[in-house]
Amino acid sequence: MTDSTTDLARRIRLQCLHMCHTKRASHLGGAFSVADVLAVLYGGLLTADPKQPRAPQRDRVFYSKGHACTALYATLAETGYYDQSELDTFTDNGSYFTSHVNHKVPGVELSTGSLGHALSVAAGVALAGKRRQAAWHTYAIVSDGELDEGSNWEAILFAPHHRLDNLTLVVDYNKIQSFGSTAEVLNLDPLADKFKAFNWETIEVDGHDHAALAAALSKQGRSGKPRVVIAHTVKGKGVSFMEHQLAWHYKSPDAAQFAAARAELLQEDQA
Ligand SMILES: Cc1ncc(C[n+]2csc(CCOP(=O)(O)OP(=O)(O)O)c2C)c(N)n1
Ligand SMILES: [Mg+2]
Repeated sequence: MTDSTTDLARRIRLQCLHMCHTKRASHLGGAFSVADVLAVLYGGLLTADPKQPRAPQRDRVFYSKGHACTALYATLAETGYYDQSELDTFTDNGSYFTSHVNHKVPGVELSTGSLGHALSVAAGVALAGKRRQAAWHTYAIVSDGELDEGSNWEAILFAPHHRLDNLTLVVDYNKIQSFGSTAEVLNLDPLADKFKAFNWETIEVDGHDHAALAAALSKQGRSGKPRVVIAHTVKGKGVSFMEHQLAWHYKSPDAAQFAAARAELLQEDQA
């Protein structure tokens, strides 16, 4: 899986870059930080049929960081939910490909963008699955700054109470939020200890290591607890002048930046 998911992640990043450049869109840094998580999930780990995105037996993915929509839209295009050409309408009037994630796009479970909601929905869906003894699994993906929203902590309390071992939460822990580092704005650490205290099975991984992600995101070997995968990531991952830079939460690449970033991503492929 690892070689093909590496290539998938590269194609996701290239598509995000293209969308943000052509449509003057933002949030490239958070799209790049989560690209590897999405590549590993959609690149073979999920039970999913792109041609039947609402199939009852599908695994459910609730992508909470809706501002980083380009990463999810690109992933779904790359894995066959719709044609790449549909992304040309991104942000256009009347397009389903809105600048925050839209559930009218095939494969998207929930419209998100107002941060702090999807984990609670995912926990409810996982509880429903548990009660029906369904085989499908529920994933939620949240950003780190998003954990400042109290609604997450209600769900973090709720899920272990109901022994939701059919739920996996991924935290895209890129250490940067809108106005600074998470350490400065509202410190989350020690994050793993907090989840352990709330009775979650807690795994920390390098969020750009595909083999480690695949093991952590596996549905096997569940222990009666929900699992959190704290994915240590880099905001802007893959393009040297975007990595760790708060500015790339907002900026859209101009022509020169687009060309330089594209060259780096393509070079990475040859390495
Ligand atoms: C409820 C809510 N408040 C504020 C915002 C504005 N906003 C957009 S992205 C963001 C935070 C970005 O940081 P983080 O959550 O860490 O996301 P990432 O680093 O993955 O881009 C904020 C506050 C929002 N989308 N929703
Ligand atoms: Mg962040």
